[in-house]
Amino acid sequence: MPSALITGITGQDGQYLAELLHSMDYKVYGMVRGQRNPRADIIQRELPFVELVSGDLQDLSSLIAALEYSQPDEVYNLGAISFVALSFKQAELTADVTGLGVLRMLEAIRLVGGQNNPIRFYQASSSEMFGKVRETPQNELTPFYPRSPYGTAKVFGHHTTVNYRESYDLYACSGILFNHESPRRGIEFVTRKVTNAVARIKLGLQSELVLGDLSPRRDWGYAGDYVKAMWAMLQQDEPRDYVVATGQTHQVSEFVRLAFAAVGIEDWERYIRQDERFMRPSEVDLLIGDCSKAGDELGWRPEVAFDELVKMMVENDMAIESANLDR
Ligand code: NDP
Ligand code: GDR
Repeated sequence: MPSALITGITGQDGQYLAELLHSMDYKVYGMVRGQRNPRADIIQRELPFVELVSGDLQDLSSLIAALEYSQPDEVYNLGAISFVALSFKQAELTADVTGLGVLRMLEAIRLVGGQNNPIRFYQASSSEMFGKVRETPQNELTPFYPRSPYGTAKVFGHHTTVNYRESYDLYACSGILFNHESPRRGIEFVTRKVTNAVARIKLGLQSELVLGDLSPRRDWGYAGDYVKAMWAMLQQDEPRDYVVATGQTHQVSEFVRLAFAAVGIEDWERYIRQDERFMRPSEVDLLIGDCSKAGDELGWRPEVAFDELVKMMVENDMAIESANLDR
């Protein structure tokens, strides 16, 4: 039975990846931090097949202990401070967890795996590394120009992964994933914030939606599709890095318009208020990925289209908010 250790198990991607690996008969270990992490309870309830192990990306010896205990064939490093807006406010923490955390995990793998290291490593790199984009669409060779402490930390993690692959002959690779969303997306991210507010407005529980800049463009896909690419990257003969994206881009305002339309509201602009609070010191204006390498070498393609994704998320939030009303 193959086994995998997932950091960031309590996040959106960790949950989809755990389900995918379980469906392929993996033994799945999920690393959780803290002495009483409330989200660990959700994982135990909803994904009971996951065995939780304690560890923190800020603590090297805890990573060594987690690896020694779980003896994984594959490590998926999804743990991070992943919210770009927070990274501006807690830049040092972000550098430590999202950046140095990658180095610590690779060191732990090197120490535990020994000679002819059998552990395969996946790093969750990000389209935020392209930031102020140098070319469009962005591919694996596009130069990085990060625009936030999160982006700079991810660039460090990305280069560190390449460096450990080349220096120590590790099977280590990075997926450069563009934005991917789902009903499990955290409410702090714009898509879920919007779909939740749309449901609440439709049900009369909220009267307005306060947002930041509506003009940035993102290449949005479905998280359930993207975790399949993560797994595929660790099954190749050679470790390589891949862009994972849909190849389409949409403005934030278009996501908002479609979300309102999904509940039959066409005059969406009257519900929107913009506030400086949700603007960033520097913005990433345009992201659109070229995933042809992942298509050619991994056979990976996105399956859920943008409008289906918006509808899926709105329907999920309508169901949750309606159930809350009935209580
Ligand atoms: P989430 O924000 O949903 O999850 C982040 C996870 O990181 C949580 O499980 C959190 O655990 C964990 N974490 C935070 N701090 C630490 C720490 N010190 N030690 C260990 N774990 C920690 O992110 P997603 O699931 O959306 O993303 C997964 C990864 O992919 C992240 O690295 C993200 O940066 C990257 N990524 C995401 C994209 C997206 O569009 N979703 C696109 C490209 C990259 P806790 O419950 O303890 O807070
Ligand atoms: P992003 O996602 O920064 O792309 O990072 P987010 O959903 O936070 O922002 C997308 C765009 O929407 C604009 N925006 C707002 N964003 C939020 N969160 N809240 C608002 O009120 C709001 N109003 C406008 C933002 O300015 C931005 O332009 C995500 C994360 O998952 C990262 O971890 C990941 O690496 C990248 O996607 C790829």
